[in-house]
Amino acid sequence: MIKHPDFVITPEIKIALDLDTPVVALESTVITHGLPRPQNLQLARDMEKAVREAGATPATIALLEGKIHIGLSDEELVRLADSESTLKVSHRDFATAIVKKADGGTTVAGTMYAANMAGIKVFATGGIGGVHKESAFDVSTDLRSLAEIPTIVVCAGGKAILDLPATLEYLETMGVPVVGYQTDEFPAFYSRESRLGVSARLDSPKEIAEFARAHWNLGMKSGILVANPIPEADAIPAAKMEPIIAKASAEAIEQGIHGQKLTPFLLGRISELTKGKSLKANLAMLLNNARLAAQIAGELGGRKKGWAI
Ligand code: PSU
Ligand code: MN
Repeated sequence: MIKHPDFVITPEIKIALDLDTPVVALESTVITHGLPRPQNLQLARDMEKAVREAGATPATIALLEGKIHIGLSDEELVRLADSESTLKVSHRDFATAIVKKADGGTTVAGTMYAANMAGIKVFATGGIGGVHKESAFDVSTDLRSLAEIPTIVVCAGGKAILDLPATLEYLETMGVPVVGYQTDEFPAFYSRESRLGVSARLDSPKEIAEFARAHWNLGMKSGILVANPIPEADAIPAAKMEPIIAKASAEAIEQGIHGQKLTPFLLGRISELTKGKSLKANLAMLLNNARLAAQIAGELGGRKKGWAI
């Protein structure tokens, strides 16, 4: 169990980790920057509930007054969701948050880093960051983390706002397995289709757990990206999304929005342009991913069940 002065771990999660029972990490940038109020708080609660119902302990990770919290109470969730001024915390922002005693939502990259330090190997999010279309140099730290941090990340594919072929090329170069859950096609966040492939198709949580054990027992250090297509009922066809994403993307360039602000701007604008349909899709996929992550965590078991990292 990690003992670090900057970490606060809830007793429930400590016990779950000590007993080697399944734990699922949940990110918090989606709460602080990804979703509007009040849907953000509702989603945070619903994700925790979905993880519990699937038999695992949820560990929402966030910064509060400069401490890295592994697991939040309901009051803490409310505070994070309501706060006007939270940082978006990726690798280089942890020290800022600690020194300034700030509140912050951890990105996929930041959450993977903290989860791995705490010994949590399975993590659920909506869509990972990647290579942006607007600038060739805007490559999310999420990709570097996937290359370096041995954690299973369950997502609904790359965010459709990204340059998905370039994102997949980067993951291939860095040796990150891209697993399609019950699909041969890499899903594109709001849509189930992208015409892009995956490196492996696996059809059950058990198979994914076996895959992770095999990968890590060979000494591989990378994460494993599990792409879980958005449920059919909530999906928006790619052809419908493309012009909307192009419009939001053009507006971002026009308004000079870049860096950390780009992803929240695009998600917000796309939600406006789809009259909330994309937001509904985003919420549905997040819950769907929380469930699958809990099932995978249940199959994976802890170090005692035989994986090396
Ligand atoms: N997925 C969502 N909503 C989000 C994000 C992902 O459904 O808000 C967040 C994640 O935290 C991800 C971040 O790490 O967006 C990517 O930001 P950037 O492109 O600046 O790295
Ligand atoms: Mn970026």
